[in-house]
Amino acid sequence: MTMFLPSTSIGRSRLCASVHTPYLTEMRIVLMGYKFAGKTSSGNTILGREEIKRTVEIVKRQGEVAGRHITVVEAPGWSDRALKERREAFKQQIMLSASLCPPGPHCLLLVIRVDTAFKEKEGKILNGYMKLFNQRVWSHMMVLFTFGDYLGDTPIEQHIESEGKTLQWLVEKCRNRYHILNNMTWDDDAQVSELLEKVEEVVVANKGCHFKMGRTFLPEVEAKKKGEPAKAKEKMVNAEKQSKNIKKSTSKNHKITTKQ
Ligand SMILES: Nc1nc2c(ncn2[C@@H]2O[C@H](COP(=O)(O)OP(=O)(O)OP(=O)(O)O)[C@@H](O)[C@H]2O)c(=O)[nH]1
Ligand SMILES: [Mg+2]
Repeated sequence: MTMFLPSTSIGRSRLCASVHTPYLTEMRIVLMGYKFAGKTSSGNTILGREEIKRTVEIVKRQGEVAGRHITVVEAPGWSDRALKERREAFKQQIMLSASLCPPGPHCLLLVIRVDTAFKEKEGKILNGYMKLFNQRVWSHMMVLFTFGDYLGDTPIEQHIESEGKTLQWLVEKCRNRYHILNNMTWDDDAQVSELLEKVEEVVVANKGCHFKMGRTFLPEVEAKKKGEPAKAKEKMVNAEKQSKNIKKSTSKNHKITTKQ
């Protein structure tokens, strides 16, 4: 049986003994996961301000946190129904969210609630979404548990062990990287500093590289495989249009200028 040691100590002993952890002055983070997982609240906690409650589309926010310039992009929430229906527009939004922090996110945080079951069914849905990305994505992933207040004094490691195989599989896929937030105490700087240190360790593990989307997700490639070049071109034009619209609307409605 796998023993889950505190994430910080794993990261430090494995990474920092041989590689000096740089102090990153700029960090790009994508938050993704199920609907109501606590993505917006986690964004608020990371940026230290409780400014947004509900979100529907992609939200990009920026701010200064402990001397770092942080970009946080929230992807639209996942749902079983959306994945089943395979709505192209929805899929593209998920993927675009990763490309909204050019040249690419340092870390993708997979937001999971600790007060909700994460079993085989949830694992299958998650895997369906992860397949939208290339396999390299896993080396930039970290599980971000939310609803830390529900755990009380129970260590997160105990929760991972008791929840069962699927959650353990996920944590292992994320190279044993995880963190827990209590978004009810969003002004607790310590939980954010620790998270940012773990993100830094992800960057070190990737030799300073950010996640690159690659071109395999583009509709052009998908359609080429099916031998539909004309349709592919049409899809590409639509995807580019949508990308421009999303960028326009996020910068108009959601991009929040840093308060110093
Ligand atoms: N008790 C508790 N509630 C939380 C925590 N994080 C989020 N919530 C609550 O959970 C609900 C959903 O949180 P959101 O941050 O809107 O979740 P989301 O993933 O952004 O939701 P969508 O964007 O709609 O997919 C809200 O009522 C939050 O107040 C937490 O750590 N503890
Ligand atoms: Mg949200």
